[in-house]
Amino acid sequence: RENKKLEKHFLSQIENTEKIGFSKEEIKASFLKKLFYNLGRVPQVATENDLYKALALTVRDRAFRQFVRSTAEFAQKDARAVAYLSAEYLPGPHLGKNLLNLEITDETREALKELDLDLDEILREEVEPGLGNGGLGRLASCYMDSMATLGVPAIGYGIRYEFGIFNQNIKNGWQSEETDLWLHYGNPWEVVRPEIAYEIKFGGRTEHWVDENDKYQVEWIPDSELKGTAYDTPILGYQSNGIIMRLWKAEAIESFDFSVYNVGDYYKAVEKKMRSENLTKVLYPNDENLSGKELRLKQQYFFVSCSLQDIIRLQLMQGRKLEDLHKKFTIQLNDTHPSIAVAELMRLLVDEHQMEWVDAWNITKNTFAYTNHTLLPEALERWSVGLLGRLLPRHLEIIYEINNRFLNELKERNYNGEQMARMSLIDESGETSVRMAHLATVGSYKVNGVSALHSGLLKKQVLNDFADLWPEKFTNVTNGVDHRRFLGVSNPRLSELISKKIGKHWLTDLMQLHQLEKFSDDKTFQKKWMEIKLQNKKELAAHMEERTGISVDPKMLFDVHVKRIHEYKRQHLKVLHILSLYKRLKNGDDKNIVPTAFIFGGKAAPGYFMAKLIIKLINSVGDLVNNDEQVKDRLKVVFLPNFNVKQAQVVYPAADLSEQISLAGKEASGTGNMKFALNGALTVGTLDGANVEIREEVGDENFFLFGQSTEEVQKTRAEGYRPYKYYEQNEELREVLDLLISGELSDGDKELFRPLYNNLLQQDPYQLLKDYQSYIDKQEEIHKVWSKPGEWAKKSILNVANIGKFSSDRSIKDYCTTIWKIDPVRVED
Ligand code: 8GP
Repeated sequence: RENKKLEKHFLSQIENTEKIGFSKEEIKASFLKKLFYNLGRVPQVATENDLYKALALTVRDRAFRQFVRSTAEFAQKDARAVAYLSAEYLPGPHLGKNLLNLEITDETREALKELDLDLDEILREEVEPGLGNGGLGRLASCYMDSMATLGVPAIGYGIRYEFGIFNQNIKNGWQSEETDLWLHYGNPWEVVRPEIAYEIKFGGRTEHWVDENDKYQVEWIPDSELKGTAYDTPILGYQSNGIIMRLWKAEAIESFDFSVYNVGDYYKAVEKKMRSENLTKVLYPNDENLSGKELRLKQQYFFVSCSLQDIIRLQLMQGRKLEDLHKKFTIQLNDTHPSIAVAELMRLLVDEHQMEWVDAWNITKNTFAYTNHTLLPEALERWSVGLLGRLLPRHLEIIYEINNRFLNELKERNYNGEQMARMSLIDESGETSVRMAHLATVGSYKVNGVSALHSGLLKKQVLNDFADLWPEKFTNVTNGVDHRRFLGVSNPRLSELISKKIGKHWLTDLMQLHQLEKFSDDKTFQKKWMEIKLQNKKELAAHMEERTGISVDPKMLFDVHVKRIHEYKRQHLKVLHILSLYKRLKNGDDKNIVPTAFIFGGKAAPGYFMAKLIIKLINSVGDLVNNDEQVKDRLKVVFLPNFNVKQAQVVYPAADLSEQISLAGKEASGTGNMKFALNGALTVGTLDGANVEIREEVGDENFFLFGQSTEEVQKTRAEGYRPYKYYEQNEELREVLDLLISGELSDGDKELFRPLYNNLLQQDPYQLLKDYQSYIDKQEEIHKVWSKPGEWAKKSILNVANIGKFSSDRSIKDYCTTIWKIDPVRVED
């Protein structure tokens, strides 16, 4: 590396200061020191990754300082803490976010500039931890940020997958998956804690006996054991606290099996180590669909047991009684993935800590709270009794015991056999299995859904029997997003404009955005607002061109559909719309069609054929449209590969229109919808998930609503939905659908998209055909509004001005008051 300034400053600066400071000079000195002492690099040979790491370590020092201070404060106040159990996290890149939280972005930029280095280039070096699939994992990370900011004593527990969500490539229009190597270049944010490690057992059998004191005893004699080691990553709050995300890595208890080693079989000795480490190798890439795989259950139990043992250690270490566990900790179950925790805590209390069942149960059911994230039947976890009994024999016994006691309670309340069979933790209808949502519900003091609509449906449908039995247990906490990341970090231009107008207070109180309302008619403000959007669109266009080779005019309407690919999210409804426009343009009918770029992004589960076919379809439509001389200046279709947090941060700020078009009653909440609106995109959406509440907040005149409501969807289904009828009656729809099997999209292959075509015409489980016309009509209206820039700008400003409710700070405050009963302890400088 040729860099005179960097060289010149090097030695003098690293000698300069020892103290952790936040000024430009101190940051510069620390950075140079890290480069030299931690990485052993001189400027001449430093790689981009070295520079990134040196800066990351510089920032991490400051992050740990906040964490240590917060921990001391929490301990002193003896505050009640949250343990957030989540099998998934999607933190996104840490560096930019931590700079914002420490309020040192400008100082750092300046410090680097003096060394002829560019902060933005260094930021681009970071590989994000893809430790989740989508909404649920990202929500966990938004909540970590808000808990840190608000000063909620918390630890986020999870799994340190060596390979996170796969990297998506597009080859010949199809998705192909590549291993995610996020740890390949090292992870400067984490610290391993080898002394915080717990033994985890699997398999074997149990022995029961009565001891000399007449106490019933059970011992679990496993057939394999391994250990989980803690890896800590500090998560900073804005201007204040820091908390820890503690992820567990599986390892062999000893690296070598010495008995085998001593007889000379070196390879066999190492094999055990490798087998143990397999447990946390890879994240299951299924979103909203359970895989039922043995390794997945092992992962779940593994991280749950490590976390509970850790919580018990913390409780006892602070001189508190185990009997008071529920007073000092509340454990939030992020979906059912950690729900085996109910049985594991019982096992730890009863078998290992010799507590009476009744006392242990009292603690358990006052410790856990459960968040449900989905109503889709195929996503509701259940484990076959055979598998569970084989891997966790003691837990199966405990689950049966919990169930017996629960069913007895129902009997006493005169429940009939049918009701009891419905509510039982054990499903005997097909292959006997454990219903994890029931286990979580019975074992928790609160159960919540993630939007008003979803929580209502949870009470009315999936868990209705339980809601009748324990109405006070059920509540709603509408999701929220980390606006500091999704506006503060990712949209610096808009953030600056907003701060200039109303000050910076919105960073800690998003409701402050209301103050923008009074500028919504101000022409100068509107102009600045839309200029920023255009700049952001230019950036996205450049990014897309680099990634896909497709060039897009930034002046087009950017109509964006990014999220996991799933039939219920109806990416293919969007495709039908595009094809209808294409047809019209080809027929010379271009009234009310404004030049539009349709931008898609999202991963399909590798085993989900229909979702993968939808990706192929999008790319095929792109090939057709983008290369057609007659329409290519009017319509563009781009599929941006490998949608993740890093890319999301480029996409949301550049969107004009946010597609939230799932079939009503299917999307629990959605959080992308919030991130789009926060960046001034207008939503076209159904009355699904949090769309309902977004529309309430921003006003129906600033939201493009279409399609059936949940009740109407159910009615359609009940009346015997016949999609073919819509095909017959609607000529344009018929032409568009027939295009799928015309060969025009697939080099003459008429069979390629037939599975989609047949599915839509025969079953259409997500009622695309029924909602089609309403969607098309709404899009016409959208294009009309887009033609009036002033009107569009006003709606965009009003969306941002009224989005305050959807900050994850609000969600976490809701959790604190309605569920956790925790008063935040904010530490400020
Ligand atoms: C998602 C829901 O689909 C989404 O509506 C909601 O906004 C989000 O959770 C956060 O609450 N659910 C999942 O991501 C999900 O179930 N993922 C499974 C892979 C675990």
